[in-house]
Amino acid sequence: MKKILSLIAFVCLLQASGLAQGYQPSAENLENRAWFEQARFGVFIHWGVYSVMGDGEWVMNNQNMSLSEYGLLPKFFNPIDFNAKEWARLFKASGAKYVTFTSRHHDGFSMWDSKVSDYNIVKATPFKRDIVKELVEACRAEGLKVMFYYSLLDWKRDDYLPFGRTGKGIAGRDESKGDWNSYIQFMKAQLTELLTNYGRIDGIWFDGHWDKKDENWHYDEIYGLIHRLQPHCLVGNNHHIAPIPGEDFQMFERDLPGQNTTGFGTSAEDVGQLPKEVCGTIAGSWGFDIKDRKQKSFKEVLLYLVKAAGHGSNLLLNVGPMPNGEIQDYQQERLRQLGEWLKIYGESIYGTEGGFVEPTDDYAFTKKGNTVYLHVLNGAKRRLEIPNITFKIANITTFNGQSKITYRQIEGDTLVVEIPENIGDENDLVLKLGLK
Ligand code: JFZ
Repeated sequence: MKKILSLIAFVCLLQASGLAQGYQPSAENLENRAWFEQARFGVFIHWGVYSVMGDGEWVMNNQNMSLSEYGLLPKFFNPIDFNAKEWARLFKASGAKYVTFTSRHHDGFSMWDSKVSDYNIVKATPFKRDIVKELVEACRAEGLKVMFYYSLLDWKRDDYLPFGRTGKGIAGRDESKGDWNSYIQFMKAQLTELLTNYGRIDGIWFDGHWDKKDENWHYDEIYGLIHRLQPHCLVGNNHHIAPIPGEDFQMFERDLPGQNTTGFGTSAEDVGQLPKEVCGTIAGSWGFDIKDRKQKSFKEVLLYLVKAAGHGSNLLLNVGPMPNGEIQDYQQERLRQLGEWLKIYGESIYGTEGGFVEPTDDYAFTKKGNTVYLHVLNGAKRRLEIPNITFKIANITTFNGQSKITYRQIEGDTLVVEIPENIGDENDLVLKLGLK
């Protein structure tokens, strides 16, 4: 008995000191993961002083701006048309369940009233309003959960040095002042602010690990801090490697899980068991780019959502507001179109399972209870041959159940579906499969 008690005490001590190898998510955290898994759709916002340049969120690095040059931007960041309530209403209308906002991007500028850095929205801009606070409150009022993007990489602070892979052309920092411990303490102080002063926050979305792949990022400490401050808060890290203990979801940048078309994505063997989130853009770029000519059509963003769900993943779809605080019309329109679509077809996306049949350009499958949804994505194909369908089908109907669709299960595992000429949807023809 004594032995058992001392063992328990020892384990508690290990966990308290953060020395334990394994990470045991709390009950609140598991509950929040379950919420996240069924949410399926969130809106990503990339907004900061970089929007003034209209050249994406990497402009400081890409145009080799010096610290003093870039430092002028906060003086003109005065988004007089910013209205958090309008944004939140738009996000709600899109059918999204949560919003992930760039609290601080690689430029090191804080979009809240940070006490540990004056380089922030309240102290360094004529706007002087705490955007994080306004956004959190407005989203909450619409019933949307809020997560914060937080950059690990910093192009401004001396203590971040020596340089990582990026930012080498940004003049003005002194490499002799590098102080990793101070930088880690700074991030912890900022995360403490974000997780203390704004009520319930549902996730932290880290990014920038890849700038210093071999650095000691003190994740034990940082993740431990987050979970101590808000146990339900989900930690994710866009590091493009397999999940690290302490993380609660895994994200995939501009790629479906297991695909690596960008070349810097996560390889198939690094796809783990945590809830998944694919992120992508409506424009070509994340942050506002005035010459962005890669605006996506409704069908493109819809297919992002449907294919992500077909992989058992959420979609985090990005908008890049302009420096005046407005979201461009076509980005608003895409969000509203998704919302209209989800009003009808939401049951085939929210709360579904995916990942049991690999989506292709022609189809994706989702499942809820005893219903499987077949999303026919290529309207031109009237006959689909889908391999590896191991479940037994009792019937196939249109989404409204009014028309029966002819099908056969041949050669064991191949499903053949014939779609009559009078039935179709150029975006996504959603069919319902009843299971035996
Ligand atoms: C990162 C950010 O750099 C980008 O600005 C945006 O916030 C996006 C969501 O996340 O994108 C990356 C991540 C990794 C690399 C490049 C861009 N990389 O490894 O070269």
